[in-house]
Amino acid sequence: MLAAAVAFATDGSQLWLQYDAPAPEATPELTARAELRAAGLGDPTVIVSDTFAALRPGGFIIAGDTIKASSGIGALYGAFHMIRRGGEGTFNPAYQLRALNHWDNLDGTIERGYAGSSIWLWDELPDSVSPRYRQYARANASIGINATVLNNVNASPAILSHDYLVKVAAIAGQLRPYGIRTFLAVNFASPMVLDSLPTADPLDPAVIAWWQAKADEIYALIPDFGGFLVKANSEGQPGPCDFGRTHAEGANMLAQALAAHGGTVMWRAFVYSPSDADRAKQAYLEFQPLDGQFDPNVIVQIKNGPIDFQPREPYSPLFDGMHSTARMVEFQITQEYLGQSNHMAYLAPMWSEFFNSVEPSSLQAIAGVSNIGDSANWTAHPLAQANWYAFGRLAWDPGLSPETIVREWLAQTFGNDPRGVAEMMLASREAVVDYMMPLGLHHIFAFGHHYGPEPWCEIEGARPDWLPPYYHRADSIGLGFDRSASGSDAAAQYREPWASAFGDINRCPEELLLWFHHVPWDHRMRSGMTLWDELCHRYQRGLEAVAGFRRTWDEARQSIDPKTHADVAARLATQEKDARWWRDACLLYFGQFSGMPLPDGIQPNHTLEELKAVDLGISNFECPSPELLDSLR
Ligand code: BDP
Repeated sequence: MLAAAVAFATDGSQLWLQYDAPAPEATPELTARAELRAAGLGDPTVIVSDTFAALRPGGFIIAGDTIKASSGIGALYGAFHMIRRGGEGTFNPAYQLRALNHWDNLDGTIERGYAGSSIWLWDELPDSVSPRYRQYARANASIGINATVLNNVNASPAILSHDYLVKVAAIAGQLRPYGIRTFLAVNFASPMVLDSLPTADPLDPAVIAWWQAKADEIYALIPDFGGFLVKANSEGQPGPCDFGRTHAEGANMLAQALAAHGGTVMWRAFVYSPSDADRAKQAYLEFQPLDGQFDPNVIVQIKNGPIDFQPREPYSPLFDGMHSTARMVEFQITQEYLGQSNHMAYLAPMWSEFFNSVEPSSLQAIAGVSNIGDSANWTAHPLAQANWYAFGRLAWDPGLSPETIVREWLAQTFGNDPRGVAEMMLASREAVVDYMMPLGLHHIFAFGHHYGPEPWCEIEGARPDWLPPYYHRADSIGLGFDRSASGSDAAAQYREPWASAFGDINRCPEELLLWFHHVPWDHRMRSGMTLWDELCHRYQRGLEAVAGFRRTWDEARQSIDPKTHADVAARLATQEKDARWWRDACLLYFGQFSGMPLPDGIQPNHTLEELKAVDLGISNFECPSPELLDSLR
């Protein structure tokens, strides 16, 4: 055990590929062979031929120690499959487009990134090409990711300037040998900002011509360019609605510019205008009427839930309402709302939960908002590497179980399966839900940073749907947002049997009860407890789970290299303190409304006044340091 642990590069930079990377080869097929040799697997037979009828692009067959594929990239995927000892069979990807979305800004910062700065060194490009680009491409190829959007959806128009496109081409050149196509997030007003056009109206001939010329320019530099990702008319971004046009008209105009080159538009459905409609209903209200109006090379990219990457959400009803439109899901790998890089939250269970409600084959593609930055181990929290890994594996096969994936990851990363660690990771996301927002509570974060609790937050003049009381609706009667027929009726946006189940307080899954109902404090839960007692119990359970994770991690000490072990142990200590902070803040605050006492055995460590005084004083985009957190509570 210890021997395997010692082989682990203790800075985490090798990720789950714990052997020295082979030198780049001329073709993916040669790279496949080089990887197999480097991993100590010798010289298995690799046959690349387009006669394997059972294979889709990227697919491969493993029979004995032979890899059969219909392309060099398929052979490379097959080699990585063999290296992770994935077993024999025929393996085809569920989706042809498996994309990472980087929310990286051109100044090197990362929106909602908690692992350092961007790995894209724009100032040095194109003359100097960091070795990290290739390492990144190789890691992605090892888990089947084949597309990447380099820049933030809140896109700077400058990314489409010729100077930047030359830099983008240099990155694309590093990614190409690993089968990864480069995409860019684009700002809809680019023609106005870059070339002073008087409008960005998608039906204006000069605008259409501008985008066509831009597409031609891009493809001259990057022949396999993937296409555009667009956030339009959302959170202040420009879009077609500014010119009286629809999302479909905007998306199709861009799609037509890319069509001749084989490019794709991923058009995001993350919209919520400042209207009276329940925010959870808005994307559906805006996009569903456009069903069937999008061009064939447009894919509507929908966040997994209707609000915004909360620890638990129901699936977005748009997945039920747009059957004549190509759709893809967007997951968030970076933990904006799940403790950032301080907390352990293995996210595969959350993503599998989504696929239990939304049939994977009804989607055309999948995207994940990346959690990587320039920190030595890529993700800051050593165990957050598992989320990058799991995203890739689920993008390839959404039917894989979270347990299979975590065991694969542990075996490759630590050279063994440390006792209890898989179980700990599998339980971690539910623990976060319990100590942050159990029973369907959502969006009760502090206004500024999405890290700690602030259910009391009221800010004069702020949009109500940016504030916690909009979501939790605590009053003397009960807790939760009534989205049944007596309330906003968001439940009715779902297909049956979900619409009826969500809309009925007695049939709604308890995990989502407060998402869909305003529930009286003395409502009897399935456990026999009142809502209030159940709520207290869940917060306590979440805290105790984290205390248990710390014990498990301590016991795994012998199987993990000391540096990584200490790093994770310190983060778990912070997580436990944060869990206590969440429990105390929420129970003391909601207790003012329920008027009911805390059950026996639940003893707050703080007072509400103390917690209300906590002000992290950090910007929206930083993860608070443990020292800062300790000094404040
Ligand atoms: C929210 C983030 C914000 C993003 C936005 C989006 O807080 O930083 O720009 O989503 O997805 O979760 O566009």
